[in-house]
Amino acid sequence: MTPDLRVKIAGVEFANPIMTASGCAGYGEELAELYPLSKLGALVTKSITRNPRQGHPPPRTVETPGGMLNAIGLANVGIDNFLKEKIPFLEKQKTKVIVNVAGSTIEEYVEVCSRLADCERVDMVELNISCPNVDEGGIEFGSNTMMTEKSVREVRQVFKRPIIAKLAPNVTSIVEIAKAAEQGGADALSMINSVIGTSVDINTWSPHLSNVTGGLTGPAIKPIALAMVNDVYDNCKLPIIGIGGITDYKDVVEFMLCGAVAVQVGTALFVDPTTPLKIVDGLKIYLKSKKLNSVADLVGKVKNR
Ligand code: RRO
Repeated sequence: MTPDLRVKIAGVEFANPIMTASGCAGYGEELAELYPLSKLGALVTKSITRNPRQGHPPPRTVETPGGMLNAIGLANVGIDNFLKEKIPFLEKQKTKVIVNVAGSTIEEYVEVCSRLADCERVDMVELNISCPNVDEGGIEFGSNTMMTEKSVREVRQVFKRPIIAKLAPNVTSIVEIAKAAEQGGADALSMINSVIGTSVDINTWSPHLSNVTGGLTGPAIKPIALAMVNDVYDNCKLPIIGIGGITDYKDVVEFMLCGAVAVQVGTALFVDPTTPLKIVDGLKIYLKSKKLNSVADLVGKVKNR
């Protein structure tokens, strides 16, 4: 018997627990040239803001041991162009669509989400209250419990389908932020966004990134993400979507054992865009070898609780 890979989050059923991470597959068009997006549990878009943004000047990515740093600076097409130019393509894709939303004020999150509320193709929104690379908004909201609760609560008024709050690791207590998102009415959490870091060119003595600091992603951050997922699972009731350095099915199993019901694959897509397909195949073999009928049987089963 083939194991059941379907998972449910806030009443929405996903074909499998593997999603793309925001910012790592744009709006899905390039990935769809390689394989049908129906192979994914969900496509998560690049963050959308009210107005189009150019982002930071290059260089805005650099490799580091076990990962990469990025300081893209929220480059995106803006909500008008997203609805006009990207949604028609997404309408044709047989996968769940999660739109990541960012803003520099709560009003901006509310405005963008109210526009998305009218668009049935958008299955869920993921509130990016954790971008490390912009001066206003982003992590400014996601590192403060009151702002986290308020931003989720206000979006809740205008967006009736499920809301995911995407959490930052660059905080004193991620559990407190998770609880604040729950209090505000979030349906799920995704974690973690990138870890603030930098690197320097020893010949020029300049930072590699034009923005000086960036967000560290990739396998280097996996142990940090796992510990945080484990902690939040123990202290908060919301379903968790695990993110951080996932490159193969073994990483997914670890995240699910620690409490994630689904995961997002980010940096690994830049190395091999077919990573999600390989993970799905690997998961099926693993589950069979463990005589498990459903991937959901893994969730939270790590032997520390
Ligand atoms: O665009 C970015 O620089 C960026 C964002 Br919005 C984010 O949430 N996380 C990240 O590592 N980079």
